[in-house]
Amino acid sequence: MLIQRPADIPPSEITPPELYARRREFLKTTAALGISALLPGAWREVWAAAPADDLKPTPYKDITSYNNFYEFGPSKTDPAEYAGSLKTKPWTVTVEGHCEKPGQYALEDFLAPHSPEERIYRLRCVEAWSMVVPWLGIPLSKILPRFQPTASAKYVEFTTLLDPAQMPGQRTRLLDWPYLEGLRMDEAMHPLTLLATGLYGKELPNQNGAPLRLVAPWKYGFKSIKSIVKIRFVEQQPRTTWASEGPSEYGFYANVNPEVDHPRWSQKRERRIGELFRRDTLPFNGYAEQVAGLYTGMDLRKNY
Ligand SMILES: Nc1nc2c(c(=O)[nH]1)N[C@H]1C(S)=C(S)[C@@H](COP(=O)(O)O)O[C@H]1N2
Ligand SMILES: [Mo]
Repeated sequence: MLIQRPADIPPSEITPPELYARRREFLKTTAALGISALLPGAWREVWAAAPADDLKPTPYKDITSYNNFYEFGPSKTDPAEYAGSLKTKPWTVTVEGHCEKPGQYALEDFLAPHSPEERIYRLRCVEAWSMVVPWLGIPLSKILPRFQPTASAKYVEFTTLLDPAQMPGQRTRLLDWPYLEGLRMDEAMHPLTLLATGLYGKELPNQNGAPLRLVAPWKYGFKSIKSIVKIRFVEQQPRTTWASEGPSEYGFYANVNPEVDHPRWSQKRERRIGELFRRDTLPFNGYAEQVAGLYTGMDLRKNY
């Protein structure tokens, strides 16, 4: 049986091995429904008529085996293979900068008295793939006030652990270590912003950023810094890893914006891991209603 491919889907979009099984499933379903899966127009329609599964969680196996965590190597499979060497207990979070209560906090104290809640969020990587992750986490807005940031705290800077003994990627010059990220104070205090400690109801696997990882779902995945050891309240917009590596490719804001292409590829569409067809990327990754107001008056083509 010859399977025709819609012309606008390059082979690279449909070849990942994890998709083969689902593709077969899809063809079986369409056959059972008596629809010719071989007509691109027809299978498009079938797909469009599929129930809204926009927040159907990506399988656990995919979320924990297809990762970006350069501290353990540049390929998507490196983190699952090598992050086992990271020791996450005990873990200390240092709080510094413009606040009344700086200090070093054992992770449990840092998070107390809050307990993690489940939040199912879309995650959109700048590389144009996406997932849906059922996080366990605590809104950052519940945690930060305890340190009493002062009026000079305009931004929050986050730092990943620096320990080449535990993180083999840090023995190379892949990035300028440690990995750094930042949010403007109002972004950090937005109710959608989480500090994740788990996923699928379990402890966060190392490859996903154990024991503490940022999640700001309206931004590209690289903003969600993993294995955080330091939070610093600063007055100036902090330097961030990807914006320093490639200022023309990655900005500080990194809001998901289908209208602003990455210089080397389009951001209009994305491939949801586990799905056959690409889908349209939504402004702010689908969270525009909640967050667009943070950016009124800003030119989001310039401030990408
Ligand atoms: N410390 C650190 N954090 C990181 C990265 C990294 O390389 N190092 N990669 C980022 C990128 S590019 C993405 S897309 C997400 C991927 O998260 P996931 O592996 O849990 O899907 O983590 C982000 N956080
Ligand atoms: Mo990413």
